[in-house]
Amino acid sequence: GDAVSRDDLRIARVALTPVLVADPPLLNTQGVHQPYTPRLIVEVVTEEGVTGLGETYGDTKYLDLARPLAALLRGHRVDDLNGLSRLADRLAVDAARVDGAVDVGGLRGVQTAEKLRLSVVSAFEVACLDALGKALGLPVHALLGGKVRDAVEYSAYLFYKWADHPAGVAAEPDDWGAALDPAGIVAQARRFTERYGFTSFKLKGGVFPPDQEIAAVHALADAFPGHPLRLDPNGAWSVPTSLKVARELADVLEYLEDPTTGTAAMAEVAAGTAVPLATNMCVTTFAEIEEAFTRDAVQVVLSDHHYWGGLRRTQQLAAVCRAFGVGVSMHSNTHLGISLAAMTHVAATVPGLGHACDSHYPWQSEDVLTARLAFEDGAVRVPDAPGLGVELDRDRLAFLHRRWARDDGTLRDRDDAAAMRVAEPGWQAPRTPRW
Ligand code: GKR
Ligand code: MG
Repeated sequence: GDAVSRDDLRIARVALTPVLVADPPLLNTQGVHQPYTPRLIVEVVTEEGVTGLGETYGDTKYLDLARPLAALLRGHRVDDLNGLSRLADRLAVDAARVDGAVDVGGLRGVQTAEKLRLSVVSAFEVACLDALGKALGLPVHALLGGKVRDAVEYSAYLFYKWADHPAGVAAEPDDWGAALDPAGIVAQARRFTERYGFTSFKLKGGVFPPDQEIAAVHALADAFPGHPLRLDPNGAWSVPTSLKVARELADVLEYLEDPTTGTAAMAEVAAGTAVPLATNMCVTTFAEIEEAFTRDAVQVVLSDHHYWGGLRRTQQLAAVCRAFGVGVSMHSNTHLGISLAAMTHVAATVPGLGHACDSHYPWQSEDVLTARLAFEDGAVRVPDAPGLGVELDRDRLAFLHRRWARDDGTLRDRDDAAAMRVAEPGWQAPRTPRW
């Protein structure tokens, strides 16, 4: 075929479409998921007319950065990813959004300008890679150096959940039912295995007193003997509580995820147990790696290409982890199929991915794609079609965007504590480890 001219790779247009996607009432230590969660869909269109897709968080603070970045991109080439990062570095971040001015949710720490920029630029990086792949006829994994596996394994992401969102709240129904005790969690896990074939399980904890969550993990171990199990309370426990949980679950856990908050406390827990500790909270930037690794605070880092700044930076993180003998896998947040495709492409290129990745995708009944990605035997086949290998459904995108446009602002910024207050007035997310 004809060689692609580098001028054809220039960006002619960028479209940003915020959407609200249905989310079931999943419980975590910060509250409960809202009935609809904001996401941002990014499209970059080249001079040649090729469209690349990306996806990231859709809250206002991300939109506020995505808009000026989109404006800077006209004429930029989709193959110039380092140049994309340099453009993003120039984005001014509203001081009211960062450096402790905004609390992103108690145990979650503070938001920095760098983290905000990276979470935005990641969607543009993915969109550029998708466009470049389509222009060249190559899958994104090939642009990242090539896949080292044909399928990427995911874990069943179990949540305590109510049957429905609180009465009077507009929401989409779901068919998962309630899960509020060990039997409910085991039943949910069975559904996950029947529907998707998952073989490893992660339970989101930090919701009930630790003894109840320990009982739920034991119930899972009895129901699925020998299967990898994880428990993640998002930092809700003190060091002594974390050590107690680790002791009681030592025989059945693959790893304990973010039992407590902060590198120093994680290091103390790690020193007192042989159970590996994983994190997506205490190592979230390159700057946090040195202290965490030299203190042996974490044994597995769960990357998230959204806030790590994209697929190439995820590969860089994996290389640093490898150098230190620290495991690597992937964590997720409420997301759609564009993000699942991006996660799958990058995960396919990471050598030594020793743990199944997390995905919220089964919880999302809605998507912006013409065809949903499928889990088979708990894994997603790595797409070999050009780009990400997914196609936008414009009607669905418009429908979910209209929902966002009609919202009075209450759902445009995810707030799990506010959603919880609808059911329990006065409820506050914990600011220090709760148990
Ligand atoms: O969606 O409730 C949730 C999760 O708790 C999510 O917010 C976390 O970022 O899945 C995540 C985790 O592993 O910590
Ligand atoms: Mg986690």
